[in-house]
Amino acid sequence: MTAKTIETTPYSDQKPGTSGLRKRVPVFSQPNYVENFIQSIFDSLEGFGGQTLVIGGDGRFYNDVAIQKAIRIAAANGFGKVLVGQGGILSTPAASNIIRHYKAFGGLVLSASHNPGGPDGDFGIKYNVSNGGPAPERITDAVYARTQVIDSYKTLDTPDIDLNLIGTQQVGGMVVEVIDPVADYAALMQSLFDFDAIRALFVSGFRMTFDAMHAVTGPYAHAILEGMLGAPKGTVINGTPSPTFNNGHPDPNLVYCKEMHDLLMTPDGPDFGAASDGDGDRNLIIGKNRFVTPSDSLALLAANVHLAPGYKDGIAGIARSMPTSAAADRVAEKLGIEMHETPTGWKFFGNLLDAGRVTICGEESAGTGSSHVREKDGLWAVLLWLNILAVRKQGVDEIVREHWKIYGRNYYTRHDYEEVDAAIAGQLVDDLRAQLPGLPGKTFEDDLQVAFADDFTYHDPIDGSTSAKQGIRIGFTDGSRIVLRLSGTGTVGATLRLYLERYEAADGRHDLDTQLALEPLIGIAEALAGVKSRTGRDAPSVIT
Ligand code: G16
Repeated sequence: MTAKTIETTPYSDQKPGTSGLRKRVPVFSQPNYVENFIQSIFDSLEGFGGQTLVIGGDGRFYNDVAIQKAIRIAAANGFGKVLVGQGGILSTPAASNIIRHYKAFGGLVLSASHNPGGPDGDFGIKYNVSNGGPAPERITDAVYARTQVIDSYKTLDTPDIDLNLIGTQQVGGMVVEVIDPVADYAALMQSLFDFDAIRALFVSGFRMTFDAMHAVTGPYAHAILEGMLGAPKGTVINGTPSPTFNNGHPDPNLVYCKEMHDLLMTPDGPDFGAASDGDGDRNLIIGKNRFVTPSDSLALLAANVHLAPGYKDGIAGIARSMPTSAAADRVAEKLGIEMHETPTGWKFFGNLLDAGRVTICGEESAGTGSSHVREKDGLWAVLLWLNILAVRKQGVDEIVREHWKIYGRNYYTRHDYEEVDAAIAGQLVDDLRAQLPGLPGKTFEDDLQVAFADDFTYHDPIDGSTSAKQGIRIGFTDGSRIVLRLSGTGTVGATLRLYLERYEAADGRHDLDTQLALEPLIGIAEALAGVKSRTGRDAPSVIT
């Protein structure tokens, strides 16, 4: 069957953000919108003729439509094979694993992560390279440049393939293999963690609740937690993926998982609560009477990861995104291993992981992962926590407190101002940037002296590339920090993220309310940037 060439015209708004192209479904549904973007990806790559492409998504509305289009375009462009998850489902970390395991050329990950789905919700397309990780900026820049001049795409006139039928089908000269989305991922998890110890933990009466948020991790969590690890049925809640996430917001934070959080704070509640997001790469960890911030979770996992068989020989280094708290830095220092600070975006960890310079990575945005794949991995983090709990035979709260006793506590919060007027948000950031040269040496609130103030620039130590303007940092001599940046994942207006951090030493006060502990910094941030006054908001949209 010969490929058809269809004429098209460019869309001006196809610039990939922090994690691929994310837009509302009505935007993606415009004529040739998906086709233009996918063809632009393929036009920016070389050497994929006859190779394998992985396609998977989080099951959200429009997933099936986009997958059928992607398969036809891949066939018409000369890919030899497509591996696609049954029902079009592959969690983002599972897709990364499939790319690596089957030595695919790359993959299309169809998701808008934690953003709501549905006919008026969000959709997204991200390209991952052969290491299983998101394409680096040099590729996403090339894709965007191509979208601006594209005048045709290639496709085939073929019927839809049956995404529910495991096995191979033919599309033109290309083979499409529909695979079990869970099996390879579950085997990988079993190779990393002490499943016998976790099974024994459940046998001992340990109670857990895992909220799959009607999103992609449901089938994975049912199979691994309730199937392989013997957790009682009902441990996994909201475990059937729904195209609209049951009209919910699949973001595992204290706003959207409030019910579970409140349950964990009651005497009769479970011992452990966890959740993952739309595409399965984020995680939320709550112990009895203890929410663990993602930044603390990264530090705790790094300090204890040697308790899991897959990491028994220790770790090479840790990387965190710049806005993530410095809690993990203290662990790296104690272990005498490398520590790296990268811009926001999992793609920046890829080179460090490939080079073996780091083993564990994490972000304040509820993402933690390791060298086992090249994406953050929600269930991996949950299983590592379970492995640690099983071996240490202590509760989450006790483990967290012991950690603070050794390393000190980094009080940390993020204030998000969503759907802000983009022009106001941009101006606000520019104005703060203009103040930076005058800030070092200045003292606020009697004792908070500015040590440095800059707009973060990252120099990749592996490929020498430079990424500038990655967020404004104001650091104080006591280790406190204020960070302000514009989100790269929102789909409406601009989202301003204000990150606040204060360090309390090992023998310090570790029981303060987080927002109260950070009040002085919140006040300084408002005085310098004026987020509330200039956006007309009296409070953040979300506090995490
Ligand atoms: C994506 C990226 C993360 C990033 C997060 C928030 O996560 O993969 O690296 O930290 O967005 O980015 P921003 O602050 O620019 O909105 P996900 O889970 O949305 O794919």
